[in-house]
Amino acid sequence: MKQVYVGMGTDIIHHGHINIIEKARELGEVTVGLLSDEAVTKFSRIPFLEYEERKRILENIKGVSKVVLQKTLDYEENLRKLKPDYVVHGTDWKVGPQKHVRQKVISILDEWGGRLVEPDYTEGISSSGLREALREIGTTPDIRRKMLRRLLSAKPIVRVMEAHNGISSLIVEETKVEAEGELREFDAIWVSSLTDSTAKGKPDTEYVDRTSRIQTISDILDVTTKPIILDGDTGGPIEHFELMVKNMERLGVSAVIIEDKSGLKRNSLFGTEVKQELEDIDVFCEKISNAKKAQVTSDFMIISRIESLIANAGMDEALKRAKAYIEAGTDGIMIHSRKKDGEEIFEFMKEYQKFDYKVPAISVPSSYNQFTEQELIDAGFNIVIYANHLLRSAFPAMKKTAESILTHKRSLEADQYCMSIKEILDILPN
Ligand code: SPV
Ligand code: MG
Repeated sequence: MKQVYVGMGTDIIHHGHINIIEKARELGEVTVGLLSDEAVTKFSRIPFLEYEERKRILENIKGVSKVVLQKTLDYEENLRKLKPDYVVHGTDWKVGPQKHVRQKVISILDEWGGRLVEPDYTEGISSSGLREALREIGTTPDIRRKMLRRLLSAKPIVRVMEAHNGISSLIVEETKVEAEGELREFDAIWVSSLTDSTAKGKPDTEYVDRTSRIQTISDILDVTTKPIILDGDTGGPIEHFELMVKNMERLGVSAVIIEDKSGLKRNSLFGTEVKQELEDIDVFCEKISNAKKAQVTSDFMIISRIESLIANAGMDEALKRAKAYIEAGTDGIMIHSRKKDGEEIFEFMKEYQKFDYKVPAISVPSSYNQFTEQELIDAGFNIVIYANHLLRSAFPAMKKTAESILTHKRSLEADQYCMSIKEILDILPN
């Protein structure tokens, strides 16, 4: 019997996939090469379903004999191993980011006289369209919560953008850019204390209380599907933090970051212009370990934010704290700095690479923003958070609009600073 190979990144199966499998089945015995999460994220959003779930679905489809892992977008490894007579793929990959992959498949198959068969792309249905529909329906807390750990294992760096209300979270959810043959978007949402407070015209001193912050999270949950990382400030007293963790898990939030400060929390970007009091290491470790015990699911992440560099307490103190927090069971380390040159951040990361046991490292490059994501990856970071940029960019336009209307005593001149009414209506869910 002829051997047929079908590479697929399927998430939710639709009749377009079945058309491909039916065609493949007519040609011989079908092996599906199922793309790993890592491979899918090279050209699309991470699938809603996990790899093992996607595999099980495909294994139970008529005509599929075997499902094997395809680790990369590139087919080479599997093709050389299996030497199929045919590869079957829809015509859609003739253009776009996968066209080079297609070329390579053709030339490898040539080596043993294999052939690429390309049934017509099924019009009227697409995985991205289905995902869109799924967003309208929403997602479950379980699926959303898990998503951050999955992204961490699938992507070189998880890209996170700040949102402070429903509309800004829709921008994080939906903005896409095609650049250098890649489809780029944000992977997750940062619910910042600075921007949540600023949007309410309040200081970033933990004054905006938990009930209010939960309302912001709830507005964001309502209209998005991407995972959420919460800025938990200091986490409050240990007993409160334990409750907060359970609460966030229940909502489907993926992670909370708490900072090792005490007293009246002041925003880190003030640096030492204001009093920045560091929490005692033992107290902070107890907060972490108690919260880890309180946690109900295994997906949720409790991330420790080290403020030693902000408070000018020195590199040794920062490294000592990183070791202690990891020992206490933290799931990630965020190292913060307000220095423009980034030197202390890279020095910290150099030392951090020598640790025997590491957890994901988080960068918040608000000050040292000349560095690219690739440079952060090279330094060893796993998550990058753009912590305040949507709010900061909206504000100047609002100010200009207000000034323009006062100057001209009409709104015509302010149109240039405004989104059209149509655009606003388009961005909102039906
Ligand atoms: C926030 O976004 O609220 C943060 C990051 O905590 S920073 O403002 O840099 O302290
Ligand atoms: Mg904050």
